[in-house]
Amino acid sequence: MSLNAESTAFRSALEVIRAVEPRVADAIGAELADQRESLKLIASENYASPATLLAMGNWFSDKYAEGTIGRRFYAGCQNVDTVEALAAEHAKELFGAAHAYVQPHSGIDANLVAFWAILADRVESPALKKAQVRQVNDLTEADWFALRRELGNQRMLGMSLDAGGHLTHGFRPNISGKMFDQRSYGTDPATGLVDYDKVAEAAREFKPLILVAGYSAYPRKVNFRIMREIADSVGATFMVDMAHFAGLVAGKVFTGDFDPVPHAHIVTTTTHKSLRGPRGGMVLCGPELADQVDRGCPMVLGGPLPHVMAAKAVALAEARRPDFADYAQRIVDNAHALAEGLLRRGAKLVTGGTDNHLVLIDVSGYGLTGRQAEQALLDSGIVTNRNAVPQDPNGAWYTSGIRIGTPALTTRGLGASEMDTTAELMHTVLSQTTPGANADGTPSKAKYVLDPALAETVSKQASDLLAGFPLYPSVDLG
Ligand code: DSN
Repeated sequence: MSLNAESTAFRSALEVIRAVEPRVADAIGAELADQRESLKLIASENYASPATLLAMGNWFSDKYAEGTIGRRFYAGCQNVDTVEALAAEHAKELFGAAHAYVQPHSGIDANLVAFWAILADRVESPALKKAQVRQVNDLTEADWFALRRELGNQRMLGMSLDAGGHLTHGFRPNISGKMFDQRSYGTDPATGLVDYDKVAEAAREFKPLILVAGYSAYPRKVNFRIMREIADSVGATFMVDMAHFAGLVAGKVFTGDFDPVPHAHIVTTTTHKSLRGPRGGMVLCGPELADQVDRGCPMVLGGPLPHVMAAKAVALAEARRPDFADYAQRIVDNAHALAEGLLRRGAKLVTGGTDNHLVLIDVSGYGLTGRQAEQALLDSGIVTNRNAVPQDPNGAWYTSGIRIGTPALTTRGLGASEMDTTAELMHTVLSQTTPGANADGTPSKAKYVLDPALAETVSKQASDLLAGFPLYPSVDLG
């Protein structure tokens, strides 16, 4: 494909949009310009390929296809069947899974599909059996009461939020925390690492129906073989949410005990983080859960997004290429280099480093809250997000941490030397930001003081750093 094809495609698309609502076309163009200019360190973001982006802008968006291949609730789904089957096939090949369900619209949706599949598989509930899609009309009022009673108080054991676990693993603000009686395992206070003996102890005491592994802010690998043994020892279904590190599994950086697919009963993921696909989710499982998983729509999902499934098929095909393995390894190498650069300059890192794609800086070492640090870095052209650290005294809103990750900058081509420069820029900002005060003189957890001239200098340095690594070099919007 010539480079011009991509520029032509995006230019033409914007021209067509501009003729209807120019402000939307302008916002799309501005988003590309902003992304090109910012040092993006958000661990959960990436840059999808032009082919993946283009696969989403088409007529598939107009098609309803509730159900799944072979049992649709709408006619005329033959082309949707084609892309759904392609995406599932690529996913199965890439991850070595027996079954792939590629409809979930997000990670939360993928987890909901998995939870319902596990409940349907594990809980002896005549009401639930009736609630399955084909019999839903037969449900009486009494059945619905029975359903709530039979499914209530099922137990889930997952990683605690402040240790790096995810909201959807049973925490109150999410539906999973209302569906399940939840308990958490944390990390060792001295090392910050998962203590498998403690997980086993918690599992023995709590006897969960589901043991969940997976994280969004834990900077280390998890041994899924050991976690499966723990699940088996208490008869739990073992679920792994690999949303953050799916790209590292796909790229064979996480293998053996660290590859969740051979060890878990069911694996969920998003497709847009380190996997570098379109925004969306996916579920992988063995044959025993496949039928229940395929009932995800309409059990918990709205109509599938065929245009996104088309893009998933494209991105998964890209991830099967040999250069994706190289990309995945560079993500981890860059995270190491970034962590080393920060440590060398005196930053305090949760667990003292990283062996995946992310680094969690404990910014209390700089006398700041996460909120202050996040904003000061943003003023300086560095995009990160605040995140709780284990036993965080500042809670989940202000936090004491800054989470950073390398998937996006690695896609742009930055390497170890640029990671060291990035560490220098971050350290400069963080060490020269001081906490601010409220109008009444009391200390603020949000306000901060940073010399605007310093912020401008760092922004310029960040922009100079990025200039050598153009984002979407093949796309010229003119
Ligand atoms: N929002 C994603 C993240 O940033 O980790 C996961 O929910």
